[in-house]
Amino acid sequence: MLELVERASHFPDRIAILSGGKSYSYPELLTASERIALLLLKGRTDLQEVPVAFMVAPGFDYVSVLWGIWRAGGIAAPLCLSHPLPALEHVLRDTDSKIVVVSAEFKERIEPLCRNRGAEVLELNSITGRMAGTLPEIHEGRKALILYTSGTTNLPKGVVSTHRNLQAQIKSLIHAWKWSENDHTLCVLPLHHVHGIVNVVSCSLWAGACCQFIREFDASEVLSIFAQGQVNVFMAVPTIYFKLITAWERRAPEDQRVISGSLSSMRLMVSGSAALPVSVMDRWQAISGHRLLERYGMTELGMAISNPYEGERRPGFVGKPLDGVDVRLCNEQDVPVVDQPGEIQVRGENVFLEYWHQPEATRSSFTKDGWFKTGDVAVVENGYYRILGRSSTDIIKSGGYKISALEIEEVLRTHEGIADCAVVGLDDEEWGEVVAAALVPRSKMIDIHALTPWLKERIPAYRVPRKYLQVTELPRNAMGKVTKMDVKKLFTT
Ligand code: MCA
Ligand code: AMP
Repeated sequence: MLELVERASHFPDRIAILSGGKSYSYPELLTASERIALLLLKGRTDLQEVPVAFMVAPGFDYVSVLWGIWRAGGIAAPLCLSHPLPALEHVLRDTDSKIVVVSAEFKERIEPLCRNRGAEVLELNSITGRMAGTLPEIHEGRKALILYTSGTTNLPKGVVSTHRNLQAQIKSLIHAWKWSENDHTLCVLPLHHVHGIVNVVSCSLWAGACCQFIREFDASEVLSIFAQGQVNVFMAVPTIYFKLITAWERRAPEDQRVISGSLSSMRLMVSGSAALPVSVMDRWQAISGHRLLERYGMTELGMAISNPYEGERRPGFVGKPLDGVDVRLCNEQDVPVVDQPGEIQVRGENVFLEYWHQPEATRSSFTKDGWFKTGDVAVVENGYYRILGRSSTDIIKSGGYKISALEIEEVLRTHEGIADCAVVGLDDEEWGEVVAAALVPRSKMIDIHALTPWLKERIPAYRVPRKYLQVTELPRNAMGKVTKMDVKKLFTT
């Protein structure tokens, strides 16, 4: 049996999940996921690694479906709840999911897409009663999860991780951050990314701890939950800490005192997915008494580098490689470098298996001797890694989301009024970077107010540019290639 699922039976009396005002024990999670697995199997012995897409809000149902897919032998492909139809369609088409599990609230939205593709829609409400049957034995080398990540090619690629990869990712964090069954965490992150799925949900359930969910992040609600004093472990992206600081500052002094009191008795607060501004780290420490533990990870790796649980958490640095994860810095020839900046390359059981149906992209993302090339540049100073940036200016990080500038440009170029465009990320304390687009209009000025809703129908809201400039031509080098650094300067001069 899968180790994560097997471990759940060691905690018969503990609460696994708090969601929607109800608590669910580990035995309830095992029963619900078994029922879903049997329904997915429909008498078959094993789903044999077919992808199963699912669209379910964070909570008990989400975890039951995720585990149900795994226990039936399928590959779980979680859909983003807020994506517009074209982004959902990309995942359904690319995975070619023939079964899509949905909660009732999403059925109407997703059903037409599934019908077009001949995929069966399984609504959670229809899964009731006990079902008979046995579940397959799942070997840990089998494919478990497909998560979509933006890259330097225009459409997001499916990152396939095996159960062994996920177990390695979970175990290294359980050890490094000292998870135990006495922990109680609050999940505020979207559940189509590693940060929420592995670091928060899977680690807490592996440990026998309690994972509390809210439907989506709301700063004021989160502060009120903190004030109740049960949550003792919290993980989020820097933008979320920024928003929590703003919300705390708006509270009355007495409220602030209560919240800060609760925060100071928590065990661990972690930040990651994007660079943590030192200003946010310092302000949060003043409010909560916690020096945030910053770590570095990637969809293809889980976590690779972390500041220590005990010991110095150095501002502006991501720490040292986690146990079991090999990390090196290399030059452009993939030769290791010392005492100078280089690309972070990673090897270990945590590293993903492949990009789904993209053997060439998979091959070119590894060196000849099997190291994964992250595209992030770092330097080691006094033993700690400091991230300097990415080798490509076409990857933007905003609110912790990875965004491909090329993908947005492709969509903008389909607009009838736009002759050409260049998308860049501009530094921003709240969002890390904000997406900005320089547009070359075809004939007359483009109506930006109308452009935003037009884009929101085509790309997820967090990828929509927040700043625009209309220009007669884009800055280019002698080869005719748009120079993104000069595009950035257009916005600041
Ligand atoms: C939303 N807004 C934005 C952005 N996103 N403005 C600028 N830039 C953005 N990126 C605007 C909206 O248009 C809206 O404005 C207002 O902010 C509120 O929108 P909403 O969607 O409600 O925002 P939010 O709920 O406050 O979202 C912020 C968030 C979210 C919670 C930080 O971005 C988030 O969940 N980020 C986490 C993503 C994540 O998990 N990443 C991990 C992947 P208006 O009202 O004017 O329309 S990385 C990973 O997994 C690796 C392994 C790792 O290292 O962790
Ligand atoms: P994703 O592919 O969405 O999983 O995002 C992974 C990327 O997020 C990495 O390649 C880094 O560029 C970035 N990242 C993650 N954690 C950090 C961090 N602590 N500091 C800077 N960048 C980070």
